[in-house]
Amino acid sequence: MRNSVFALFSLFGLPVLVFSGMSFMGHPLAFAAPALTHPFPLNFEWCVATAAHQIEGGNTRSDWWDWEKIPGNIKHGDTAAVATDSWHHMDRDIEMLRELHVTTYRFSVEWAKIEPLRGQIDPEAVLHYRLFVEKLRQAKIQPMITLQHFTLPQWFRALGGWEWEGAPEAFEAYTQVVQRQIAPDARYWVTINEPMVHLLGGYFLGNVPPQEKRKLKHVIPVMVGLLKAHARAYHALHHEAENRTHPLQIQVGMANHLRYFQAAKRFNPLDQFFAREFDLLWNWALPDSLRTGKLTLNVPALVHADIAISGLQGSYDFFGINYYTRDRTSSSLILKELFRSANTPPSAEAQALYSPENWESHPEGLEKLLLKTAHRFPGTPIFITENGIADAKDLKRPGYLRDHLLAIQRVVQNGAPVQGYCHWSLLDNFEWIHGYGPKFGLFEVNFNTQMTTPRMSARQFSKYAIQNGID
Ligand code: GCO
Repeated sequence: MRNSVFALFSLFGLPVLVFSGMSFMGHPLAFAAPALTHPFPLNFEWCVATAAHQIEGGNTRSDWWDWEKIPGNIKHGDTAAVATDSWHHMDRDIEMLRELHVTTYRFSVEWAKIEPLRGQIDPEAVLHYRLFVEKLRQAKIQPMITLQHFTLPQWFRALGGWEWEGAPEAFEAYTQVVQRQIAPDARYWVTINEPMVHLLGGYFLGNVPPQEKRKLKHVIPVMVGLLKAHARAYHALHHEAENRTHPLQIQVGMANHLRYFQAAKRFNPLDQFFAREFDLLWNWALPDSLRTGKLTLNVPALVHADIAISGLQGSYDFFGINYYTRDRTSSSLILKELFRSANTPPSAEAQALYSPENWESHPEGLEKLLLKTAHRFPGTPIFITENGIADAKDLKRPGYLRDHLLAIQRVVQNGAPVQGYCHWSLLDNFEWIHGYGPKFGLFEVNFNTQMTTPRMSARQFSKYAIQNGID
């Protein structure tokens, strides 16, 4: 899905100082406990993330189901028909989460399964997710529930998707079903995953459903509908949690895909210009609208908008960041892409740059973005909702994991309120338009047997989680 950055081209507490071996009696680490040089705050959430469509299989009522079978849409003709078959492997997944010693699991529930036809809730799907949440509770793992992670029910698409005037109400009703019937005690909620990737991929690049190539200004009505839906869900979740017999404090946010844009040539003013504009449009325009209550877009010569959305202002309790890599904005490449005809695919150079296997590890980018977020959203808790690398052999992941956690630790020491870290991903899975090629899992999956094996970095992750820090 990272391909979506072509959009941009085409646009033109208290530290735990001492490791307590006592609590880990019986665990091999109890005997090898070094002093932590990089402790994390107490109550820091150690988390891994997945998304329903990428792991469950059988998502027959979703907009991706038919679309992904069309030759050419997904690399190698892969589909998510089975994926990691997590729908039938709940216990396997819970066992892996236990092995990792996560405190939180970020996963998504599938609207298309819960409400396969408009207004008809499938009791079996509801029961399935309820059972899963119960199993998490027994394993003492908090759920962080994503309500929408790229896929949508077919009926909702047919009515116009986020642009349909009934969208906010329908999303609110679905949210209420999830909260009331599946996870009334959940404290962490993500309304929408990577809204910019979802919208620009679907309506600007046209490389994912509904596969439309619009001018940027014609994507705005979709953004507005999505933001209205987010706001409705945000308030519904709070209303429900606060009006129970025993009110519950919950945190609701979005997972924003942030990229660190840097001029490819440091002193090239045009490269710098693109880095600045992309940062504003891709990283901040949408999150800022939750702070101000207005969607404000200003891309020179392309789009200008200033739209107030009711209920939007302040509709976040944490700021979710999905961070993977840096973007070096090269004006020559951007201009080349800008002037290619709409139907020619992106150049080989651009494609190579954006295939997940080639993403560069750049932890300083995360550090910079965290500081920027803390500055732009003062006092708002931050959650790293995704961070990871495609690395089948697990050669780069150990360094990637450690370096990104160290970057987080540095900003925490400077006072940024980072509350938790979710690694993408628990296990190898269906990587959208890239199919099963990129391997993001801490656990390796044998897709013939659905057996999973921990990679070295899984051991490393669990060690950090147990220690609540890095040695
Ligand atoms: C996204 C999604 C995930 C991806 C992950 C790796 O960012 O596209 O949130 O579904 O699988 O980011 O690309």
